[in-house]
Amino acid sequence: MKDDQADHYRITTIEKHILDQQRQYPEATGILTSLLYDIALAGKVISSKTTRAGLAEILGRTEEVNIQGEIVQKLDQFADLTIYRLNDHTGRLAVLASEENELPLPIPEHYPIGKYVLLYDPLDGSSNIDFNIPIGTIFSIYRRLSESGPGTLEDCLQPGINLVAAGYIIYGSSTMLVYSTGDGVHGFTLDPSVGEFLLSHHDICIPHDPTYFSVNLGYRKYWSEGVKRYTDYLQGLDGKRKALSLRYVGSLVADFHRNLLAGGVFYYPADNKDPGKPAGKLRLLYEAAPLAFLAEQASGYASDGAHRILNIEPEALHQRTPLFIGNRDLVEKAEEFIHLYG
Ligand code: P6P
Repeated sequence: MKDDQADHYRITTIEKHILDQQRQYPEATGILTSLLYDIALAGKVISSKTTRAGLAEILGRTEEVNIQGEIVQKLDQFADLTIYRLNDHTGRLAVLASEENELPLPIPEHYPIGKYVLLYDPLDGSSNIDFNIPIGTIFSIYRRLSESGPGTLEDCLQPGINLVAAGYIIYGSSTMLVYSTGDGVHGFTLDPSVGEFLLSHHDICIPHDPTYFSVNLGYRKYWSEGVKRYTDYLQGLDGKRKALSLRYVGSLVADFHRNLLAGGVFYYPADNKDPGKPAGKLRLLYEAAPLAFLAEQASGYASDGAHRILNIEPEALHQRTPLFIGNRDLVEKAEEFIHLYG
């Protein structure tokens, strides 16, 4: 077979990859496969808007404020509705929940109800839209806990250890979908010329030797002593390790993606900037937990500074948490400094 023919047969679409993974589980019904494919389709639709956000009327802000108290960007709204509308009728889901909506999103009465639960942040980092900085969709998939009927809030409030699948779509210089069903982490790059996500990063593992650390140093004065000492350690200031390079985009998916591929640690620690606010900015259910699932599948780890993220039992849909995520040894070092110095 000539090389170009061989190349042709080496192209793996996301559908082929998901089906190949499904074949390893004879009891699989194919519903999860179809659900992942629905999410990939939503990613293509959202990508088509993000690459033109500067040109279309879709750039800019609505007058609305979401449950997080954040101004809703028009692209946020578009992404949120796109994911819901591509999933509300398929019969694969019992309930959905989105960062943009205070309560879980029910399946409309005239549609069939399925066995999975989809939690998602439709467009994380959306405040960066106007500055042409990469943004992303993050998703978590659980099996429902309730026996039948409409899905419930309790179906959404599950710890990350129950995750069936998780991933993100990053809308940057290219659009990539990165996901795991518990069998490694795999990355697919969208080829806009054919409208297909093609396998580009098979079985991603965080490099053992890290390159970066990612944190908003502007908040240093609000951190605990342990976090300050940990940051000095990462910068090599205590002579205990070589200095890591600081890279901080201010877009969680972009910062996580770079550290996943190059090795490093991202952290958004608790701070005392506003003592009245809960510890941490990032949301547990649709930001920290799905990325923690991916990190551990890629030989990394994620913690809130004291506890494994995947073990945290959620109490509220939009619950926030401090997050340290990336190379296992760097995250465990954060836990050590916080344990020693608070
Ligand atoms: P700060 C974006 O608004 C976001 O939720 C994450 O994507 C990002 O990691 C974080 O907030 C940035 O927050 O306070 O450093 O601007």
